Amino acid sequence: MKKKALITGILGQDGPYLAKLLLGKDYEVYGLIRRYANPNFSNTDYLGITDKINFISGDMTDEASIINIIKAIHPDEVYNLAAQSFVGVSWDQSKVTTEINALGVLYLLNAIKYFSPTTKFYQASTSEMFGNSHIEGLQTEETPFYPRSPYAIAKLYAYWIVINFKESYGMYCANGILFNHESPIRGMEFVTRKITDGVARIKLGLSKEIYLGNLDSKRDWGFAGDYVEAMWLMLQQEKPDNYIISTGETHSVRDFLDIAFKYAGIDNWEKYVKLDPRFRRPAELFSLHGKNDKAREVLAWEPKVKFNELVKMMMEADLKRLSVK
Ligand code: NAP
Ligand code: G4F
Repeated sequence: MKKKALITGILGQDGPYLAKLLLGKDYEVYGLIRRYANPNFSNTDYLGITDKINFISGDMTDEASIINIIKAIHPDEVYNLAAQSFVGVSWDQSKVTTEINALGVLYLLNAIKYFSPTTKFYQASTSEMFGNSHIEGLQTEETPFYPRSPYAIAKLYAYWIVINFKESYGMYCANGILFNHESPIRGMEFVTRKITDGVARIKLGLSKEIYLGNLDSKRDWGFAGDYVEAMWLMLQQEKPDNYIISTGETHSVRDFLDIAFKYAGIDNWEKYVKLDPRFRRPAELFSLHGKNDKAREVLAWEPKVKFNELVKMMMEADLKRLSVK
């Protein structure tokens, strides 16, 4: 019999990459989607998998819908990727961010505990939980957490409630502490995609400039396609655990701009980039740089796509998309 996986956040960035991976492993894939007047399947379309997914309607903030879905499917594995995932917005919409990112996880865990207790559970935890905390410039599984946004605080609740259900009820629950990961289907508001879309527009004469916030922030940017493999591996281990998933390299927003403009063949990028205080955060994370030794050793996982290749992949996709319009 085929294994059944439920993916929440199926229409976001990671959901489609994970669904594609699981379909390739012959899973039956269920995807939870919210009710929309006009749902947007562009990301699953991009990966050519829309008609292979069993979409099921529900909402992370509606406990009864979550219970009904778990009861109906009895999935072997649940990957909880749904979130209000944009850090910047979490200060303005802190309640809904908390409801989705923290309470939604509790609803899922309770539904599994009562109605499908052998289901394995993956939680999309985040390097944002570290804030500016580090050990000699790096974040490891042992680095103390110090969240700096309503988003990160809600995610920290989720991280601990996952551990608590594992320890209290013997459930199979794993946290992937993922550092930033990107792709051609990254949401447009995140800095990488904003840059590749913006540079492609400038290159094609569709726009004159890009408005950005803090260019000195540093992130450990990897490729989403590599990171979903780590999610799956975490649920194939004998015992559940928590793992950092990162590239082990850190780069600034400026570095990203350098490579993107270079790829487009545009010199002196500074004249196209305008600083706009609207895109600065009330509290910033200055540098994320993850040590991924545990994932390499235990999961035999390693990132494949390098930083330069990632920027080029995203630039190429945005140039292609905008050229055919
Ligand atoms: P994303 O593109 O923003 O996708 C999030 C998905 O969650 C969207 O499909 C969204 O649905 C869904 N969602 C939001 N609220 C919901 C609700 N109330 N009920 C049901 N679904 C809801 O995020 P991503 O980049 O794929 O990230 C996946 C997960 O990993 C998120 O939990 C994120 O916080 C976490 N994470 C991401 C990164 C990263 O760098 N990408 C790093 C660490 C952790 P709609 O399409 O309907 O809006
Ligand atoms: O692309 P970002 O918005 O990603 P951020 O805040 O690091 O969060 C992402 O990664 C987290 C993992 O560490 C996830 F948990 C989270 O869900 C999300 O996927 O911003 C990256 C950096 C920040 O320092 C920001 O201040 O870029 C800086 N930045 C500078 N100008 C900008 C802009 N960010 C955005 N979004 N827009 C700008 O104009």
